Amino acid sequence: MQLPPLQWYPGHMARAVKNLTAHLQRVDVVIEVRDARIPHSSTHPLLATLAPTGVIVLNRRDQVPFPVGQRWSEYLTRPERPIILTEARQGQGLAQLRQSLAQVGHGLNQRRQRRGMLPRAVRVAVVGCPNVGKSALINRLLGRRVASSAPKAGVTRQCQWVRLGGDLELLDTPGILPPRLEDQQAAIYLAICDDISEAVYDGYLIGLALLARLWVLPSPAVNPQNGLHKRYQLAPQDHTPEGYLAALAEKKCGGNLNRSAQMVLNDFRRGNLGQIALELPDFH
Ligand SMILES: Nc1nc2c(ncn2[C@@H]2O[C@H](COP(=O)(O)OP(=O)(O)OP(=O)(O)O)[C@@H](O)[C@H]2O)c(=O)[nH]1
Ligand SMILES: [Mg+2]
Repeated sequence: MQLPPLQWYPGHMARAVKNLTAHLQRVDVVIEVRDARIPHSSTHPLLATLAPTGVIVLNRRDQVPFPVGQRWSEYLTRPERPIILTEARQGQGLAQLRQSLAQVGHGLNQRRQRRGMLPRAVRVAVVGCPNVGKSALINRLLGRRVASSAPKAGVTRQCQWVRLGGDLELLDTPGILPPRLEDQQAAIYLAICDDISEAVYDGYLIGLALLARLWVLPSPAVNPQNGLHKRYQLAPQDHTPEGYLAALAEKKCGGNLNRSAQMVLNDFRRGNLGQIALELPDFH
């Protein structure tokens, strides 16, 4: 399917990248938050050079089948880079994350003590693509709502330090994307997951891209108890993706294809179609 190129680089993002570069000089550890539904496409290519990652968090683990999260975790893990699966709204996986950060803090303060310096809080930057759950994660780590968090891309507009007790200082950062999204397949997945502003793409085409992906995903990526059939009482096997959107439009949206595409996108994003991993480590 041929889509017009997807790019999204608003002014606040360009400023954030500049700001982040300055902030990162005084950061001890970087948490790169990715979306567990698309751990590959939500990898920011700049971050590897901008900030040597300390921990990768695969957030939204509730939105993918459990075994898929585990497979990604095994696939991505390196001795120097733990992978932690989280659900930032409920706080699942956070004990493990806190433990990792406490370890960094311990090492840091041992080194400071050896040099005759007073202990200080460990400084942690939370970075990643828009809407992956960075602010929600910070709120959960702090146990109170200090960072605004909402279901659309581009909520956090500025880098903001917040302090947790005496042990931890967290930097909330705006979601960033590269100025040019070279990998357009990744851009489409980011759009499907609501990680790119709706203003810059055609909802029908992105909804169709979601269905096209669902049509080819192997069973471990999709939790079979749920899905389209259960949600809309319309069996996918009888249709092509285009045909399905048309049939759904007839059934539920007065024949309006844009509305049926938007309905499927909204239901996917809210988890109403069940747990769906759009990417698997060994399936492209
Ligand atoms: N289902 C689910 N939803 C989550 C999870 N974490 C965050 N969310 C929701 O996802 C939406 C985006 O979360 P934010 O914390 O605003 O994301 P962000 O990365 O700070 O976004 P920007 O500031 O726009 O870059 C919010 O509605 C959260 O409630 C999760 O683990 N599971
Ligand atoms: Mg945010």
